[in-house]
Amino acid sequence: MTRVVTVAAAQLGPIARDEPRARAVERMCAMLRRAAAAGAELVVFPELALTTFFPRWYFEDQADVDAYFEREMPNEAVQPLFDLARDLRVGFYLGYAELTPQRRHFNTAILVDGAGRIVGKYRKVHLPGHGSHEPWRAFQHLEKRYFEPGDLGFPVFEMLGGRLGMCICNDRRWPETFRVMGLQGVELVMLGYNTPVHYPPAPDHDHLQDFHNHLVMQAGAYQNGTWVVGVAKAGREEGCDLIGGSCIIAPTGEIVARARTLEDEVIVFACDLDRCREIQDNIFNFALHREPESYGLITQTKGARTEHEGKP
Ligand code: CDT
Repeated sequence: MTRVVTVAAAQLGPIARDEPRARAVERMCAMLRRAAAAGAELVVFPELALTTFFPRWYFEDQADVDAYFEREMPNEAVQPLFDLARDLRVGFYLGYAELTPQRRHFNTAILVDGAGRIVGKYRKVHLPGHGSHEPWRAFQHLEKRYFEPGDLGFPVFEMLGGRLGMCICNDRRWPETFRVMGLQGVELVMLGYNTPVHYPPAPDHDHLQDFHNHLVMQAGAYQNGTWVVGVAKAGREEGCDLIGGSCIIAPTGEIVARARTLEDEVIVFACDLDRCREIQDNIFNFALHREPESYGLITQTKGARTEHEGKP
């Protein structure tokens, strides 16, 4: 049985602050149709794909924050995307802000199958930015204020004959993200991102944003022998420039398809999941080559330990 899964990365251009969710869903439906016409069985949308990237503003009133969150999934605004995906028998990854019945706030992604069923959920673990208002910045990045860290780990789901994993934006910069999924034999990792070109704490690195984006995703793919599909919300959103560069990466770490614009754009590639074996059975054969007894610090400490106790 062939294990080729045709995957689309559906990059979104900017979403305005006053753009209703229904309009963002319409744009995603148009891309889902284009992807399905090109043979896609799975479509990956960005992080927080239903609204503008609201953590760029400081809101005093929690009600203004909660207005960007979804209390149910699907809900009325998103239902057309679920219906269309079911009609076209296409699965999808969708990022959104989740408000639970217990009033917990997460930056979440779901995996929906071709029958319109939610088969997987992931809540962003690595929350970047800061927790209080920092007016010196050109714009805020208040994910640490508006979300709590995800509590679901990095699960891997069986779908389309393969093992599929999810992460969200800043997670891609951390090798632990990919390795925890790699240790579950992941074969395709989906991730959405909103990455500003300007990084206020280190503006000298602004010109490296595209490079770092691809560097970490290509490394994650190669070091774990997995396909990676990274999808941007791109372009100038409410005066803030977001990088594009959505891409599909082979288990060898090579970019095989790449978006060229900063607008709504669909790219498609037929991903042979059996190609993961080229890496997972050889150079990164974990069972043969890993030495976990030497990796204790990874889970024993959060920050770097700089005192060299016990050093000979
Ligand atoms: N959305 C998100 O996680 N963005 C961050 C921006 C840099 S940290 C302020 C990222 O890692 O791309």
